[in-house]
Amino acid sequence: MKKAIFLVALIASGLVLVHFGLKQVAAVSATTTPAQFTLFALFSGWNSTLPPGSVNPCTPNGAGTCNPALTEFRGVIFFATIKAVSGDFDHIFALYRAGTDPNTVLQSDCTPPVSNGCIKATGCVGTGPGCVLTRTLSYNATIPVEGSFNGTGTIQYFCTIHPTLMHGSIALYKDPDVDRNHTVDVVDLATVALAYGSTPGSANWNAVADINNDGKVNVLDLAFVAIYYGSSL
Ligand SMILES: [Cu+2]
Repeated sequence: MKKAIFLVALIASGLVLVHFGLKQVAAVSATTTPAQFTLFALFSGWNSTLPPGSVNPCTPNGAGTCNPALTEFRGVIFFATIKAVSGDFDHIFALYRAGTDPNTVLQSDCTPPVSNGCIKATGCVGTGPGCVLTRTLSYNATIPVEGSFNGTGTIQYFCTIHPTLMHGSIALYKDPDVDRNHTVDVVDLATVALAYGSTPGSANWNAVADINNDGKVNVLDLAFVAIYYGSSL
C-alpha cells in the first residue's frame, strides 16, 4: 500500500514538474517533434527567419528559429524534411558524429565511403542543377550506448556547403516509450517510478529507465517520460 502511494506521488510530482519546474526541458519538446522534424535551408542558419539570401548569421544559435537544438530518441527512426527557401542558395543537409569541426566539413565527406564524421546526407535542395525543393532523410540512432551512462548522445547536422553558419545539434535520449509499445503510457511512467532513486548496482536499477543516461534514475527521467506522456513514438 505504501509503495502504491509512493508511486502515485512520484507520478504526480513528475507531471507537476512538467508544468512548473522543468521549463527548459519542456521548451525542447515545444519546438521539436521527436521522430520527425522539418528544417528550412537558409544560408543565415537552419530555420532562420532572416530574409532569404541574408549572409548574416541568425541568432540566438540553438533556438527554434536558428539552427534549432533538436531532441530524438535511441531506436526511434526519425525523419528529417529539408526544404529549400525561394531566394536563398542551394544547400545539402547532412548528419555528422559529435565533435566534428565545422571548419573541416566538406561535401565529399558524405560520398561513400563516408569520412570525417559524416553519417549520411541528402542531395542538394534549391533551384540549381541537380537540386530539388524538398528532400527527406531518415536515421535510427544507436546512441546513447548501452551501459555507458555518460549522458545523452549527440549528433550534429550541417549544410556541407555552408557548414560554419548552417550547423546544429541533435540530443539523443533513451526512448521514453520504455516498453516500446509505441505509446508513452502509464506502464512507462510506472517503470521509471519503480527504478526511482537507483544507480547501477541498486536492487531496483533499470537501465532503460535512465532516459538521459546519466547513471541515475531521478526526477529528470521521470519528467521526461511525463513530458512525452500520451505521445506515439
Ligand atoms: Cu548551405
